[in-house]
Amino acid sequence: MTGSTFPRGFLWGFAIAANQAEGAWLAGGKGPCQADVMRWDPDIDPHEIAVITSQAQIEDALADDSGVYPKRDGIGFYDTYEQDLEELAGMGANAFRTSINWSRIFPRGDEAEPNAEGLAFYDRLIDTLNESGLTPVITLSHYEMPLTLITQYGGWANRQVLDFFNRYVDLVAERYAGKVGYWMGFNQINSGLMDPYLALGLLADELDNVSETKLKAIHHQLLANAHLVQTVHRIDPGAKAGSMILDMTAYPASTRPGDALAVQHADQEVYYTADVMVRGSYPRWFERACEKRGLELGITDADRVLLRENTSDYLAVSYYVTRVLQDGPGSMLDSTGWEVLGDLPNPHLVGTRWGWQIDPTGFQLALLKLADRYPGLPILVAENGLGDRDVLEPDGTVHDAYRIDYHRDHIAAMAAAIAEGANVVGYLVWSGIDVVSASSNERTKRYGFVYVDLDDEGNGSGRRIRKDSYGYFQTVASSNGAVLV
Ligand code: BGP
Repeated sequence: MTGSTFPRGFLWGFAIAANQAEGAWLAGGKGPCQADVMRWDPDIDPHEIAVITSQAQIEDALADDSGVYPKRDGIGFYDTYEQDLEELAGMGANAFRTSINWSRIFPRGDEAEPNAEGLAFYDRLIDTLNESGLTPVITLSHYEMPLTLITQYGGWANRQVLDFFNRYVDLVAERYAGKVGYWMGFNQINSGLMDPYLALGLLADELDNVSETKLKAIHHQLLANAHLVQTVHRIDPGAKAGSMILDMTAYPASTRPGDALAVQHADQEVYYTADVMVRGSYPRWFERACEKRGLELGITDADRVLLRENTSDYLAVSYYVTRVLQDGPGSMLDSTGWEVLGDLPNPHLVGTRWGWQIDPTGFQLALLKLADRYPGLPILVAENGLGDRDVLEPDGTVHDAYRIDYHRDHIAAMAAAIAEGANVVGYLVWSGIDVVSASSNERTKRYGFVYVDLDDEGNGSGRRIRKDSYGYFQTVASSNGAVLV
């Protein structure tokens, strides 16, 4: 097919996160963040997601000198970013998303003065991106809050944490004004519904009312997003500001009306954070659901004004899987973990080794739903990719035809959505180069077009090797999607 569907200036690139790539977890004055205490468990069930729920687990991890904590070393990107970016830019990409690790800038989170060495690193990184022709898409919170803000302040449930975050936002927005294309406040802001620790810095075992605390913490993040938008509009008007959601497009398990209603309710919950960021106010169903549960989120009149007056310039979205729902599973508002999703297998789809059901048509559907829900709003696909256990052959090659198929089908689905009117402005592949998995802390769950020769325990040469998919994406990106071989 021809790709005339893709507008000029369409962003083709990659997305990673500091905590999954940089390593150097205590270098240059950095403090620990919540990802740094996530332990690799060789026996993890691939369908499980690793979680932390108590202060004791954090203390144990910090004192543990025998466990493996892959995010502490990542892929060494802190030292290799120049070569890695050169290799990635070589695919004809024009955009790159990464995060600033908050704990590198404010190691405890509550300091008055930032850590100069941390800033110096991001000065170099952001300059290198610009020099390489890669538009920086910068996430400010991708599971990387200073650990002290969790253990001593109670995470995002505490309004003081919002003040600390706003201080960090003001600092970096000012410092990098004119150098960033897209500012992204939060990675998957709705994931806090299922992952209170990684997304919100909450320790579920220590909370009396997880539901209220979690929704309050998300409210604070929504305020932080509004503050980001306000700040960027003031000091960096050439850039776009907003945040990202995790798409969770669902199908009803049957034609039973109750199953369709379950999908409607799940959709409301998946999109409510986007509704607040894009439309500027909480949906009525949400206010009623809180009232019904007796939840008090502490939303003030001033909060409502801030949200109303500072709506996002764009919406970023990650897309990996679709779900199948039937009447019955509980509400995400009440959950403390991912198990609430109650997803069923889809007999029409094939899942990955980790049970993620591959569904390009679902991608088209997701983009069209967003286009309908937020007419005209620029949508940035901030993550899409296939995790698999790639094999490095003795002759030094990596044959990942399955990944080429995955991206070809998803890019075609995106092209179809664009042809139908969706205003998609970019496609960022998770992750361009192999990084550590967010959910399972494995290095061998690989998403890259560039292989990194390190295993889960950190053994290996660290060498970077082009997979077969490298050439494929090079053709697509350098032709602006005109050639989708
Ligand atoms: C998203 C996260 C990323 C990322 C990706 C793949 O939810 O924003 O950080 O890692 O999923 O997930 P995983 O690494 O768990 O396979």
